Amino acid sequence: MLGFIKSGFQKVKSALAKTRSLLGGKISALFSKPLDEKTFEELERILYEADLGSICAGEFVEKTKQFLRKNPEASQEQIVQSLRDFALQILNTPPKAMPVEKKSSEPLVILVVGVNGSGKTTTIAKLAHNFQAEKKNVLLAAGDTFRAAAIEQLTTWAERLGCEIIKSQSSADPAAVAYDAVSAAKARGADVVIIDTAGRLQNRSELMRELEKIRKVCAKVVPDAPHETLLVLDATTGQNAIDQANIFHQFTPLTGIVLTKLDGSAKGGIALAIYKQLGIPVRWIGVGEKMEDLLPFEKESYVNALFGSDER
Ligand SMILES: Nc1nc2c(ncn2[C@@H]2O[C@H](COP(=O)(O)OP(=O)(O)OP(=O)(O)O)[C@@H](O)[C@H]2O)c(=O)[nH]1
Ligand SMILES: [Mg+2]
Repeated sequence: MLGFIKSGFQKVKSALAKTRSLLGGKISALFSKPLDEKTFEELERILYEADLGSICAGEFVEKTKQFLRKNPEASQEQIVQSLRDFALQILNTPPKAMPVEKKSSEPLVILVVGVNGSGKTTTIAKLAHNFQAEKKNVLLAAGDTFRAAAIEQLTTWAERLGCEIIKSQSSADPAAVAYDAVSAAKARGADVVIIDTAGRLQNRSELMRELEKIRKVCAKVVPDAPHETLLVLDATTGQNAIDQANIFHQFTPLTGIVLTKLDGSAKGGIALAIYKQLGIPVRWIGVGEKMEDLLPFEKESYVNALFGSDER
């Protein structure tokens, strides 16, 4: 168990290696020089570049100033530690979005949404793999009926995973596929049904409203469904991710975020920025293209990986 946690942390650490070298290293270097008015401007810039966003970056700067007023003799390591503490303080505030609890006899229904190419379909395969590891019976719904290739992609994953898939012809109504899938899951006693959806830009309101229809048909079969609505965000998107989260949340109440492509991105700070601004927790992080490359978001590991620490 400990080994698993440790290897999970190693993965997060290497996934956030770029952000980490940017943040921990640069902040230490910054405070190794004598402080002047430029120091805090520079700190704000470093934080902004790691995608903490202007609101979050500004608050971190204020907190650091306060910390240094109280602890003028603080070492670089203590300053970085104060930033870590503040990051954890943000992540430890109660979330504003939570999954709906499901009744024990019913399947857990998860709706997966996001803009084009963010990693929805791959994340669904990874989630299914995780549930299977818990001996859960998973059913996939090919709700991206926009392109035939999208249905094929999910079918290939279903075959690889050995789980059932409910699909229809391309251009069919995605709500109808969702309805069939949730009904099938209920009838067959499946534990989890995960619904794929077509990528959609958050500013296309007619497409955003389609999500509402999908939600409604799920609830016709299982009253509280979907229990989870996960927004898949590409970590390399930058600050537009906040806009995406905000607008998707207005159209379809989100219960959590999956932050993908953290491998190779220097932008790990977006999880903090989103939580600070919207209170929607990151539940999972994607660190590669394989089905094993999904890790539960763990606050301490994340903060340590982000600001650089060898401890858990
Ligand atoms: N490196 C990396 N690549 C990822 C990750 N997640 C997804 N990808 C890749 O991103 C690309 C798009 O992933 P999809 O899962 O097809 O994205 P999607 O959101 O379903 O895309 P559309 O259905 O076209 O909207 C694929 O090449 C995936 O392998 C990740 O965590 N890390
Ligand atoms: Mg897809």
